[in-house]
Amino acid sequence: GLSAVCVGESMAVLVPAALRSTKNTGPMEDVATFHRGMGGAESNVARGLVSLGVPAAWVSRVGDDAFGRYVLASVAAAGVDTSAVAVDPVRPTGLYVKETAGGVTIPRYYRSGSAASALGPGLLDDPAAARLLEAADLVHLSGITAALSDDCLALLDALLARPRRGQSVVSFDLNWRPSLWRGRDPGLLRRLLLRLLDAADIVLVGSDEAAEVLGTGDPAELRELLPGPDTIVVKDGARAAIALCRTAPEGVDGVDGVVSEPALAVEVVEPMGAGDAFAAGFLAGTLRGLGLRERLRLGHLMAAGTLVVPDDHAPPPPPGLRARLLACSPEQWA
Ligand code: KDG
Repeated sequence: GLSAVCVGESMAVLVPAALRSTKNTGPMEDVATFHRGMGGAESNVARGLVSLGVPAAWVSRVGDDAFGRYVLASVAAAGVDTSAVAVDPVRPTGLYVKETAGGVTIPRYYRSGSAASALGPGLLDDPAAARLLEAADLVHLSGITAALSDDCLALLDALLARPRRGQSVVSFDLNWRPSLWRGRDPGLLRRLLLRLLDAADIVLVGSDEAAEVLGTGDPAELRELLPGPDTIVVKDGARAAIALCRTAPEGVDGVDGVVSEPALAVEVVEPMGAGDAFAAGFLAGTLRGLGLRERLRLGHLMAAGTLVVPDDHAPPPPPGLRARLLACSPEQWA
């Protein structure tokens, strides 16, 4: 079947233990007990893809330390190919702490100088990574990597510049993480992120984050700012997601196919990872050749699963239920 490669940093994560029973964990200073978990936008997507039956690899770098071994084992146990993950002899695995108050999470990162920040364009010459990239039908990247180091940014540029083989595509999730970009000039940052997004084939953004960093979250304006990608998906938080797709059969008279699909209403426990889950659903649907509406629905289904748990990833709904939800009428759906 069609396969994917996701490139980017993963970290150990510490989640306040009380988040399993309450949304208000109180000031972080008073949180004494944490659960260990793992996060990382691109490995979250890889896990999501595998859970939907799409073979996926995660390509990255971890430290030669306990968190690195844990992260690697956890991703591998999910069925993701980790054969091209390098172990850095010196730099540590990144870590982040979920600081959360009333349903809003602020990730507190301990990742500068991490093993993954030493990723760079040399990755393309690494035999294990090159083999996976060569075989991939989809390469998934995110804006987080651009913030990690100059070498990481150069790696993104190199991956986006690779000639596409046949039908293979590159997807790019904006994944705006303001705390990783502190002190950067907003105008330069906007141009940098627009350049990266425009070089991809499939772009995923949240309307809020796009408004904040790109200057607009409006789908039609984003389409104008980003003439390059075939498909742009704009997620409007809990409300809906819109896909604008040039080559979709839904397109009329050569105009973009535009489909909007409402999100599922769920009781949110902790939102981190929902965007990655959405990406996994949408991209799995893309590789399966589903229509735009089904691709958006699969995104929403996967996102809903992650919204209702404190972790950054969650198992998908069982296949039978998934198939029923994808096939139901608009009235039944939401
Ligand atoms: O999208 C969720 C990710 O943001 C989370 O798992 C951690 O990769 C991460 C990051 O850099 O914030």
